[in-house]
Amino acid sequence: RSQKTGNKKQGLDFRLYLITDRKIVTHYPSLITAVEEALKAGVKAVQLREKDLPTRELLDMAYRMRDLTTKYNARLFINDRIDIAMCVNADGVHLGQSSIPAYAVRKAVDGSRFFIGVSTHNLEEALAAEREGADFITFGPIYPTYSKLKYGKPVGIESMKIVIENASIPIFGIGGIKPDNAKDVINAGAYGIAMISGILGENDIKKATENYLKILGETL
Ligand code: TZP
Repeated sequence: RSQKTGNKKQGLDFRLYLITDRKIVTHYPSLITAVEEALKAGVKAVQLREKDLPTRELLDMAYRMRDLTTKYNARLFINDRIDIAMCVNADGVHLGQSSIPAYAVRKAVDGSRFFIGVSTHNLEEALAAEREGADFITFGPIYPTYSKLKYGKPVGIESMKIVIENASIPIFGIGGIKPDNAKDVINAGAYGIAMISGILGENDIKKATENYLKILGETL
């Protein structure tokens, strides 16, 4: 069973989900210029995930990302910080396992316009996220990632398939996704792919982005 057409909620109109980590941008002068390059190439969803930034710096970065994503008609998600997501009028929030749970965010926001993504690492977390009102989940790390300690042991594509069989919200595979394995993740039935280094760590972000979009286009 494939999830390609499984976007329950109208408006989840992206299958390539770019997540930020300013520390891995090395070939571009700043995170902003790197993200703009990806947006120019057609990325339609960005999650601002700069966990170590103090609140005011994060807010400033969020405003800049909001301007940029609006310019390119792309969605903006803020990792974990519902307060910052509200302040900058983001399209949604992306919650972790120790964030405010999805049901609590649901109760507080206008649900028809605000998206909730949740990071999950096993079937139990995935089903709980769905039950609690997530619009979509990321599942992984599927493959080894550049920061093994931070994201835990790879869960593999087979465990993602089990989640896909059991959940009805869109699932984005995440973790170690690169051009040579992106197709496998989609062919396993994922709705989309999410990544950091596969785009932001590249020396040609435009080329890398176009490549993923081409792979996604071919599997539509
Ligand atoms: N959650 C699970 S793996 C991961 C996150 C945020 C990191 C993904 O980074 P990359 O560079 O795409 O492997």
